[in-house]
Amino acid sequence: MKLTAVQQRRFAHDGFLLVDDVIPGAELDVLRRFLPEVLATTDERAVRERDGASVRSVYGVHTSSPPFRLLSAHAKLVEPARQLLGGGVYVYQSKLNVKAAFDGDRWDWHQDYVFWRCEDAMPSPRALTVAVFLDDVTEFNGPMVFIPGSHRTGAVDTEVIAGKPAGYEGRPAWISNLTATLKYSTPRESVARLVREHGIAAPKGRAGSALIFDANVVHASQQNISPFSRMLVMISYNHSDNAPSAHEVSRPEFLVSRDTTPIEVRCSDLSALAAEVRHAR
Ligand code: 6CS
Ligand code: FE
Repeated sequence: MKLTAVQQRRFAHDGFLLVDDVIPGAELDVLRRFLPEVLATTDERAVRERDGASVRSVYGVHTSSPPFRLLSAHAKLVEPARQLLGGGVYVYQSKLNVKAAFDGDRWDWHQDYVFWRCEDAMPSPRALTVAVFLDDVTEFNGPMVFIPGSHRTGAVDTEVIAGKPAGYEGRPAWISNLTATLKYSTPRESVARLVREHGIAAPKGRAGSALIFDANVVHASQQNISPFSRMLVMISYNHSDNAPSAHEVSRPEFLVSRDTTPIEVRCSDLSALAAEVRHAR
């Protein structure tokens, strides 16, 4: 899937782009078949909500789960990432964000690149994330919210909260990069000023849509008070010339890939591989 010139211009202007119907139902079904296994993850790749019960995110799905590994090398994700980042890309990070029905908690306002610069020494914001909707995203189940154009202001002020959020005392320091209360967040006065200048948007769409967003666009999401989950699988791609120096990366591999080889497209239709994916388990 190549993005049109209009789509590329819209991404450059807004810092995000919603593309409808990227992954068809038959391919979504292959991914969904593996969700129970991913959600049953018990190692430190799984992050729970503050309630200690519902799953918030599972990281590293592009290496741990066959269909998500193929999805991360899917032409419909890799080709737009190459177009928008201008060359070879590799998977920097992947995660399943669950935003569970009734219990899915918020994500504070933030810029992803702040985490990747401060925690991993990523040289520049030449990175983006492709979020594939595994559920319909509506106004009810905690859609992602963006400030259009905020990526063009570079690094916005950042508020730093030291220490670990309540309920995560036993987890490693990097847990505060992944919880409802984030280590690095955009202060309210900056959010209010940016929204006055640029507005605010909550892209919604059917399952199978792809929401692509820039490493520097300011974004957040609210708690999910609806009976509908809002599951997204998020693949973050980094330009292969923008990899952090190996000696500066300390977070675990499931948060920061060490394999910076430009990714090859290995899949154009997950459903055609359903049988292979089943046996690949
Ligand atoms: O720290 C990280 O890598 C993750 N944290 C946030 C809030 N967004 C980017 C990334 O998924
Ligand atoms: Fe983020």
